[in-house]
Amino acid sequence: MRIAVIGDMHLGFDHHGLRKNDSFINAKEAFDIAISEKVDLIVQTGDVFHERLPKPEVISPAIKLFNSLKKLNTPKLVTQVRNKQETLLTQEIPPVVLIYGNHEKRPPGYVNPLHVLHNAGSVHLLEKDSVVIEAGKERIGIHGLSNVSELFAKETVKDWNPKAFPNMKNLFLIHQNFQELLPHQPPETLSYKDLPTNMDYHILGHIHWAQSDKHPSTKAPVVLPGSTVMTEMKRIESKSKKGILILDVKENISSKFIELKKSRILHYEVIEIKNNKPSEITAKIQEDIIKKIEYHTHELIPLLKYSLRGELADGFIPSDVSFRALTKKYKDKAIIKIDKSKLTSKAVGEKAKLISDLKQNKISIESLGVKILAKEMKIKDTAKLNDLFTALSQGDIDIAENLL
Ligand SMILES: [Mn+2]
Repeated sequence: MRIAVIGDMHLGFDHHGLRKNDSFINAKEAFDIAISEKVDLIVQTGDVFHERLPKPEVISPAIKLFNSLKKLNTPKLVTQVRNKQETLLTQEIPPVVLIYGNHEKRPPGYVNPLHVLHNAGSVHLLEKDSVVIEAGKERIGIHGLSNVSELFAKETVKDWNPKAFPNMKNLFLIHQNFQELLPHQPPETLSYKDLPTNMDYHILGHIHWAQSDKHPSTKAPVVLPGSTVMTEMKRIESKSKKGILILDVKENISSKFIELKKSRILHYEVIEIKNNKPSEITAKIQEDIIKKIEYHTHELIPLLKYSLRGELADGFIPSDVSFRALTKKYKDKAIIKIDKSKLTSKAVGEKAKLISDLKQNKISIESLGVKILAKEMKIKDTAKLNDLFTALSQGDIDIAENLL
């Protein structure tokens, strides 16, 4: 069986900005590759959409995109295990099996955009389900866990403990943070050793760069296809290419990574600051912009990200460093982003330190928020607190009220 593994697509990313079409261009290329590779099935890692309430202007082209996959053969769902209940079926399903990510998640009982696509017959959504899919004469087991709060991820995986189906390969699909991938995570964050030990292959969403590793005890592959679109513009993303994985599932599972050619190019430059004045910094950056534009050949204008690191000259603070003029001057030639989070001045207050700790992931904003909320609201029920925090942080005031 041949399977295309496609990472977070973030359809609708930058909907009001310059990169409005990027998520769709790249998703289309990913699907076209899957079709030309004649895969039997596509496995997608969640975060199909960038927002939990995407606009019709985003949902409509998304449905069109998924419908283009009708060129693939129709697989069959033959077994489904939910809440330890096994159901045998012969149900034709769309050729895309996926989970929902943190960007789509809404509180329990509410409908998220992937529920909509599932009910429209465009995708087959797994929430905490094990399924056997049949394509031609071959079968595969897929165990998918849609995103849960990072605070409960470890215990959710442990309690679920899905059983591998006999006489076939079993894939595990998850969309969470992992200690191995992000530095300075709180202790409740999952590690690779928390992944089940009875699976043949692990597919991870959520992290946006492609990478692969092995389960520490079983040595089964742990693979991240990476997102199809650049959202955060991290340094690591500038070094790895965007693409999709094609798995060939036989006695063994082999994989190849196929690059997306239409994906916009990101250049990430670190600018070391040593007692420099803002005008010196702008001049240095402008010089680099000119060089990058001169050598650019891709059809989409490049993304240039500059990370400023170090201490400013005496008497200047980070907000004195402005790039508005530069960004405007080169707006038709490059999309320029400047990160000043590692830029310091001689005097740094306590608040600035908290912001810097948050930016460097030394503390998670989620656990900080839940802690503050617990104190303010005098609530001890952690599950309720967490749903309340999610609802409040997403601006769902009516949902928050119903939880109280
Ligand atoms: Mn994502």
